[in-house]
Formats: sequence, structure tokens, C-alpha cells
Amino acid sequence: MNEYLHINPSVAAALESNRPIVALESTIISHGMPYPKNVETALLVEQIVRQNGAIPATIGVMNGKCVVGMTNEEIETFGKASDVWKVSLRDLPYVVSQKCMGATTVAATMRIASMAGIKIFVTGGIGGVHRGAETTMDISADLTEMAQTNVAVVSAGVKSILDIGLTLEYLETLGIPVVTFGSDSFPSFYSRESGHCSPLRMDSEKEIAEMLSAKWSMGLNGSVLIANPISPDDAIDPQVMEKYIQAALAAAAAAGITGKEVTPFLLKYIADHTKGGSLEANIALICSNAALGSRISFGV
Ligand code: PSU
Ligand code: MN
Repeated sequence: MNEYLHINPSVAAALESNRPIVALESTIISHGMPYPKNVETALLVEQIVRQNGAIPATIGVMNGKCVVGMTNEEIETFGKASDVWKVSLRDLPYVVSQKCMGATTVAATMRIASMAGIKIFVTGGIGGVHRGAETTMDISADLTEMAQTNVAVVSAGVKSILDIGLTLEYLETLGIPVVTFGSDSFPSFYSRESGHCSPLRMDSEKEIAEMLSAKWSMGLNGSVLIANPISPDDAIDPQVMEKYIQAALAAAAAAGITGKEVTPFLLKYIADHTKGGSLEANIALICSNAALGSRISFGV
């Protein structure tokens, strides 16, 4: 085993006995939600995974190691501290060798999950092709990571702060299957629709697990994006969201926000301006994704 990996004993035991495990990211804790909701949500999501019979493994970087299965205390630290790096794939060797605290994005979490042998990862929404990417070239490393790493990602679709159409095109180019659970329309995180049809639809966890097994057994490397539409009770009207997104994008441009700061800035702006409404929707959808991901993890 790789000397830079630290696997929590509960996760190691589950790996040993082939029990289902669900990986969870930490960027959402340190850079995606405010304290204390971030910590409450991270612990709640772990509890939902356990209630569904799987073992949660929240992933982050600490003390020069990629930690697979953070403790509650570590999650609390990541939720409170202001000096936790946002670690995408390119940042991983720096943060490990410098022994910084690092919250892992979808890309870095997937890679570490794969090092540990975990196949299912649950998050809120992946990074994607940003609006205006034709000039900024701002395309998340989550997408290129999904092209090569054999870990399936359960999400609520692609956030409408991104260009959802271009993100779907890019996923197609990279050969990443996109399947929506129980719906013909591809969801947009806070809303059940995005104006785009889902490339694929499946209505049961079993079918999804069978598709993952088929993909990887054939040697087709990479992820599958599983989109789980937010429940109707928690969804926000896409037209209402669009106004906040436009305002957030304008504020980011005015403040000169670029690079890795863009996504956290937009999420914070939207949460502040919807008076927490977007945050509540975000929490609800992650919980629902955790339940679905756990059920899928039994069949893989
Ligand atoms: N979506 C959310 N909250 C988040 C993120 C995505 O609802 O916090 C995080 C994820 O960790 C994702 C990252 O991998 O943002 C993407 O960042 P970037 O766009 O800089 O690649
Ligand atoms: Mn980016």
C-alpha cells in the first residue's frame, strides 16, 4: 500500500471483507458551505450512508497523508479552519509533501478513493465547463479525472452556475456515460430540469450497478456520472435561481475572481443572497444522493 495513504480502520475492515463503501469529498465542507452547517451536513451524510448499510469514507489530506475515512474531529477541524487548501488533482503532491491540510475536490477525492479501492463516490454536484469557458478555458479537472478513474460519481447533476450544455458535450467527448436516475431530463442541482435531456435514464439501482460492472469489466476506464434529481419538495425554480446566478457571475467578474476561487465564490454569493435557501436545497440533495449512492454500492 502506498505510503501516502492512511485508511481509517473501519474503512480498512470494510475493504477487507468486501462490504460496500461510499467515498465523500471534503471541499464541500471547507469551501462549499458555511460553518456549522458544513460540519452538520458532513456528519449527517455519513449517518445516512450507515443507515443504508454502507461504510462512509470522507476523504481529505492531513499530515502528509491522503486520509480515507476522516474522524468526526477531523471533519470539525476542516469545517472551522480557514487555512485548509482546496485540493484538486494538481495540488495533491504539493499539499501532501508540504503537510498542509487539504480539502479534496471531486477530482482529488476520486483519485484517492481509487487508490484505496473504493468504487462509489457521492457528492452534491461536479465541477464542469464554466459559462464563458470559450474565452477563459475554465473547465474543471473533475471532468478529465472522470475520464480516467474508475469511480462512479453520484450527484444532483451539474450546477447551473456552469454551462450545462457544454459540460454534457465535454462529458461525451471524454466517453463518460451520464445517466439520470428516474427521469428523462438532466437535472441542474437546485432544480429538477436543466433544459437538457439526459443522455441515459435508468430507474433502478440494480441497473446502474450492472452498467458500472459492465463498463469496468470491459476495460473501459473512467467514471459514470449518475445524476439524481433533487426532490420536488426541495427544488428551487430554475428561473429564480438564474437571477441569483447572473448576479453572482457579475459580482465575481467585478471582483476579479479567477481560477480555483470561482466556484467557492459563486456558491457563497448564492447562499448569502438566497438567505440560505440554496444552502437548504444543497443539503437536501446531498442527503438524497448519499442514500442512492449507498444503495448502488451494494451491487458493485
Ligand atoms: N459543487 C458543490 N459544492 C462544492 C463543489 C461542487 O455544490 O463545494 C466543489 C467540488 O469539490 C468540486 C469543486 O469538485 O467544487 C469544483 O471546483 P472547480 O470548479 O474549481 O474545479
Ligand atoms: Mn476552474
